[in-house]
Amino acid sequence: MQTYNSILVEDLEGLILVTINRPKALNALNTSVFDDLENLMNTLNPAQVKGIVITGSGEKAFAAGADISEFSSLGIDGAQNMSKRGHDIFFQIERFPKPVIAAVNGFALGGGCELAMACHMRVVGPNAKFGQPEVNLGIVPGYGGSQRLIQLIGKGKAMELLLTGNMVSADEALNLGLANVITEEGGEVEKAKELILRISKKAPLAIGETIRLVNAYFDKSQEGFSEEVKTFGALSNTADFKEGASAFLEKRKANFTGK
Ligand code: CO8
Repeated sequence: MQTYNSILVEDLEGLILVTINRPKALNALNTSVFDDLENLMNTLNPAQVKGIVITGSGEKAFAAGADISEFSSLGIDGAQNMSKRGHDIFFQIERFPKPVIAAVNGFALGGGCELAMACHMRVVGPNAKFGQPEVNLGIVPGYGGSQRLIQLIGKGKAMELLLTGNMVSADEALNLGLANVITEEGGEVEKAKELILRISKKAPLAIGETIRLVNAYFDKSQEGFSEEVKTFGALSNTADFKEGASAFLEKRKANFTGK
């Protein structure tokens, strides 16, 4: 594995644990974090990965936003480029064909909330706080927050959070559908790992295609229902489908090979 400057990466038998490692700046997402995340996503071979857990270093924050000190003086072109680059990297995360889970410990604000939302699920500790406070700074979300927040919690509530900049607690996030599950304090990474290990026992092609189909719903260039028909047809011809169906009928555990 390669070296990174601002994230820690552990390969735990195919479960990749990523820790954003700038605790003194509450894990604010600077260029170095984006360089590292991009490197990582370009390097990982999905076939050898069970899933990814992303968390923040320390007890206070998942990530308290984009690094404000970096983008305050970018100019229009610089800011657009930075926003577009963030979009591209977060799309890589969202489209990764194995589960990516944000283990949210503390603040997930602005870009931090956007990173958590680009993940497939969010497992959160009781101290988690989500918010899109960009209006306090005179900007709008730049890493997909104005779109993914609506996808996750609906237009009315998304509008409320985006316009007020208010933070929501772990309990509120769970009620809104922003969080999938709340754990005990400090338990979010273990719970996220447990979920990934459970999913890793399922048929890998089906997992990847499910992620692709769910994302297709939000992609205006695709027709999700016809994608589903095509994908259903294709998967019905795989060794894993034969194995899954046989295992069910023979009352045994399936042994999937990803073929
Ligand atoms: N950027 C840079 N540094 C930060 C950030 C941040 N987003 N958040 C916290 N820090 C730093 C603080 O400056 C402080 O550093 P220092 O000790 O050197 O003074 C350290 O982290 C600790 O922070 P606080 O002392 O403020 O800790 P508190 O517990 O008092 O407060 C808060 C915690 C409430 C989280 C507070 O730090 C805060 O409000 N942070 C900013 C939150 C915010 O506004 N986030 C959104 C940023 S905008 C964004 O993410 C847009 C994304 C799209 C960008 C597109 C690119 C163009």
